[in-house]
Amino acid sequence: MNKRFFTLGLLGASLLLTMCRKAEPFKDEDYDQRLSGGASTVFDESAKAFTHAVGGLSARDARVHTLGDLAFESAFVAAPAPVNGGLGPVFNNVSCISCHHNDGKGSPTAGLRNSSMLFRISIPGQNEYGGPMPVPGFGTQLQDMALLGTRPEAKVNISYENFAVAYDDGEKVQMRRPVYSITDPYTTYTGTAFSPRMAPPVFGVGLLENIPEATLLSFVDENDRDGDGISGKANYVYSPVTKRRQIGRLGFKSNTADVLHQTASAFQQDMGITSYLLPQESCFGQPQYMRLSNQPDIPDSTLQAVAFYLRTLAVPARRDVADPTVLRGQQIFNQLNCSGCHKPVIRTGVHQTMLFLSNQRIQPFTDLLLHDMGADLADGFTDNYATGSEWRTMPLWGIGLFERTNGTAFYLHDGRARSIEEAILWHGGEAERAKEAFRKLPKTDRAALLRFVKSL
Ligand code: HEC
Ligand code: HEC
Ligand SMILES: [Ca+2]
Ligand SMILES: [Ca+2]
Ligand SMILES: [Ca+2]
Repeated sequence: MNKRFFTLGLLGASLLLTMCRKAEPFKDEDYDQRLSGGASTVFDESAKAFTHAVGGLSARDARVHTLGDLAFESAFVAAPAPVNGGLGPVFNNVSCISCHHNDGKGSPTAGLRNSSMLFRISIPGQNEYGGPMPVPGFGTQLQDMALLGTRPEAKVNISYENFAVAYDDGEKVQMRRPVYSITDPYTTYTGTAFSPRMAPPVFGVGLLENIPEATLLSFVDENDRDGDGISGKANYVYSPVTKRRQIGRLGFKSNTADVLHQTASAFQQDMGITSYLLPQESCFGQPQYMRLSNQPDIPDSTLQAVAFYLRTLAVPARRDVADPTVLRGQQIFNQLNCSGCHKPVIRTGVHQTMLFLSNQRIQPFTDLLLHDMGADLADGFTDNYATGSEWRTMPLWGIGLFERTNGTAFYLHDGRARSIEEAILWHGGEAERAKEAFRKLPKTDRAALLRFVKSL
């Protein structure tokens, strides 16, 4: 019998059954496994896969999305300028898109036009909101670029030490460990913690923002009562939007609670562009820049449009979901308990105005919680409740498309991994068990797991 008709027949039969019995929710296998972003998932596997608006926006909403898109892609310049002024005086890059390539990831370079790294810094202690303690004269982020006539806060050099890790069957994987050095500080540098970060993708953040807090809290298992070696805890961070501490969702340590704050702080810290939400220049109070005014560099509407643009960026569909190797890989992913952190399926909450965010079944492959990932990935940078070895579970949706959207793909918070294999082999701490189980897999099962991850 034709396979498709057979499945349809089965579906029909089970529908009939459910109609006769009392209403039950569909089994998860009955959902279309390609729809990672719910109903507004887009089907595009090209380099532009992450750049699409969700379907069905009203004419007005589509216009705001386009305005936000333009601001996201614009290279800002020094004030005074007729458009897109206000860059700097210190910054990490001149536009959002120059770090988030094609709305996706960046690459691990510093000090160049297309470099997509920023560097969080601190000294011991906590600020008044429980966040990281600024380094005197430098703040909590090191800006390695500056306008003509001002000095970058410092320069950062990246080099790598190579080593190899062996699978149980003897096959080896080449790995590289990054080494950073800070040179040419504009004044004495006393920072103690240094956290290099490479730009992550920006699609789907509206959906992540709309996951109910209770759902995230249901994943928390701080004392590991179920004994699977995985704890997971929530971060709570101050939001200038709501003026209170909220559960963190964005950033590599879940260090930001909402998309609007993330947008404002990207403008302010990464580009030196102030807004009504964060009206102080990033270098405020530093000896070099005392003279600057604190007038917002961009209008409120621009900030709002960019946040709206991010919230309305669609998630790309999975590929090869019925391929037997992919299905085998999915089984292994669950057996190894990768799914203990990378949650395959989550339901978003109700959203009053943005229906494409409301009550969606999504496949983000993250729990948005903090996990101790071991000494090898630790940066020693504490951020609210996140310790120096804790990281937010990286979402895996779209991961199989990075090679196309970025040309060369890099993985983990600082882009040290050049392949998905390397990224897994860096896992430690709460993920040590899963990593070791992966290292011991027969070659064909390893390949199947990687095929599955690439289908996301
Ligand atoms: C210098 C490179 C750089 C620039 C410029 C930059 N970003 Fe980012 N972006 C990053 C990095 C690195 C992170 C992770 C930050 C962290 O962990 O705190 C990030 C995180 C984000 C996130 C959160 C994604 C997630 O899933 O956690 C969003 C959204 C975002 N940026 C939007 C923007 C917008 C909008 C702009 C322009 C106003 C911008 N970025 C400019 C590097 C950059
Ligand atoms: C204890 C929680 C946990 C478990 C278990 C876990 N991961 Fe992760 N995973 C993370 C965290 C946290 C990161 C981000 C680490 C970083 O950036 O330094 C990550 C990152 C990744 C990345 C890199 C993503 C990217 O875009 O850079 C891949 C791939 C990945 N995990 C796959 C797996 C696989 C496959 C397994 C099972 C063998 C697994 N993970 C098990 C927490 C976990
Ligand atoms: Ca400015
Ligand atoms: Ca700074
Ligand atoms: Ca547990």
